[in-house]
Amino acid sequence: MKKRMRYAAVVMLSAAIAITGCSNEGGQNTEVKADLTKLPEPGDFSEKLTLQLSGSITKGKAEDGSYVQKRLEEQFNIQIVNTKVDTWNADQVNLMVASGDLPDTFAFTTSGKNAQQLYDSGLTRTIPKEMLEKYAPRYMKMLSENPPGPIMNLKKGTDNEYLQLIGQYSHVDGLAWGPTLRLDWLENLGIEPPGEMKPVGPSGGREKILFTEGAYTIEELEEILKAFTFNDPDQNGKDDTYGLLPANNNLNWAGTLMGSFGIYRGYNFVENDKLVVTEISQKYKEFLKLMAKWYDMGIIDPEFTTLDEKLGWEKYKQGKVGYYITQPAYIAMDDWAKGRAPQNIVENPDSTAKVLAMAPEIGKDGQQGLGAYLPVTNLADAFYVSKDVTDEELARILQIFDYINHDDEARWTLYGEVGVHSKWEGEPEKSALKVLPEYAQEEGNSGFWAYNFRTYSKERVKWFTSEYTLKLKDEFYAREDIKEKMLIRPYKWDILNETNLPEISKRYSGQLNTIVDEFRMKAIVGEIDIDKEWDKYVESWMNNGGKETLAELEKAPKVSDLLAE
Ligand SMILES: [Ca+2]
Repeated sequence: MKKRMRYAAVVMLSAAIAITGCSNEGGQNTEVKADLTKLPEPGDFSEKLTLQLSGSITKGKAEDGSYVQKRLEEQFNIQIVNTKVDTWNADQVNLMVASGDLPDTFAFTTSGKNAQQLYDSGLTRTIPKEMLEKYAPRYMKMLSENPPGPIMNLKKGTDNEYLQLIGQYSHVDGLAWGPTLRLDWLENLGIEPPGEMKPVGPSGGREKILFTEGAYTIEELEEILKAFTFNDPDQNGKDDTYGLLPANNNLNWAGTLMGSFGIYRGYNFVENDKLVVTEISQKYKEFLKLMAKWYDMGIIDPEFTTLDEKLGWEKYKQGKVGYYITQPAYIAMDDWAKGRAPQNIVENPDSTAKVLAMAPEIGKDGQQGLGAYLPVTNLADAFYVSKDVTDEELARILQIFDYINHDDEARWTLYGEVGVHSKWEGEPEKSALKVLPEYAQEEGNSGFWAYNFRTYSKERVKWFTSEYTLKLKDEFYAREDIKEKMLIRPYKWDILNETNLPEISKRYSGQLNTIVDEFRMKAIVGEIDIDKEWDKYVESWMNNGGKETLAELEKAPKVSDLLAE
């Protein structure tokens, strides 16, 4: 089988060179044009093709002759060769890359190589824009609706050849996190909620989680955290609660607190006419000073230096912490979020705890928000076509890709037929789909997800998101005016791969992160005087690769320009 494919590839190669030019030679372009007149029209599948396919979910568990495989083979007149490799396993992927024996399509979850490197290593081919327009029109429409999608991932020096296809990440649209407070504690202390409240859902614990679009100012929040620490908010007569519990392994806990200063970790902006990254900015310094003040006041749980995010959830569950950050799906109590704070406090049916989710706290300049999950646009990930794939094979592959990933009629490639292979979790068409236990969720006997890419339109997000999460996002977290007002984006970003930032980051990010993490920890717990040590800290950051990072970042385009494309 394999041999026959290789032979076919060799035979086709001369033709391919004539058609596309020798695509891997030299960077200077090339004026490549696929000769579309020699290829079948869209929908013409008269020639039977053999394709070795894989996708984002491929873990080598696809069984030959699965439901999805058979249907796709019939619909597109193809014979599918399944990829029996775990593409989530770094060792297996590296072995496959080193051998050069790659499936015709792949989207490795684990891979040390980016699009340019895979292409330069002779492992992938480019994908002509003309072919995408003809054979994957839905994909191209999606790109054009998500600027700067059409100019991302172009081969250097060309405007009509893509190094990879990209995924639509509608599932990360909007504010990924928002703050919550213990509502029963607020009530015990006689503190008014900041706006009108309604429950997230009618039952299952959701009735004990309320949501309001209102927000406290950062000064009001400080007073609340103080009362949560010193005024026995749980009324057990013991001094056993804290306002805020940070985590020692990431900055999720600080998302909207930093947002009230208008900043987000890892992003950049202009301050005093100079391009700065968040971590050396005056605004960040002010944020650190506030956290140091709160620590000094005693409203931050000092145990946080030894607790990562997961251990923090445990401590929250014991009822010792009043403020916690949440994703919409957590408070909607989606299955996968079980055990996570703050929903874990109401999971027990006997729990009398109540949680109030609210809009991000408001900073002193009226700033309110959170960094966008993806810096520029909701496009991410990579889907590749192997070097040996001919134009004729590519034409077929693109039609399959466009259908299974961008035509909602192809829902059966992920969930089969509703009523046969899967069922609605709640209300039909309004809740998530659940695959029935006799069928494999992915690959296996069903073949679900076996050839699909990790790309989700807004419609497709509904297939795996609970109705309560969708409602929260529609009504607040991903509402257009909320996104407009509250999403923080960097000033510049190298989304078109025009700078040397990946190389610089590889060289310096380790030591820069160490400098930043150490300073933040010491600053918050009062081990250092932030004002006194600040200049030395910035200087150290600059001298350890920061200068190079900023100089390269200057060359990147402005995000506002990219979004206006
Ligand atoms: Ca107490």
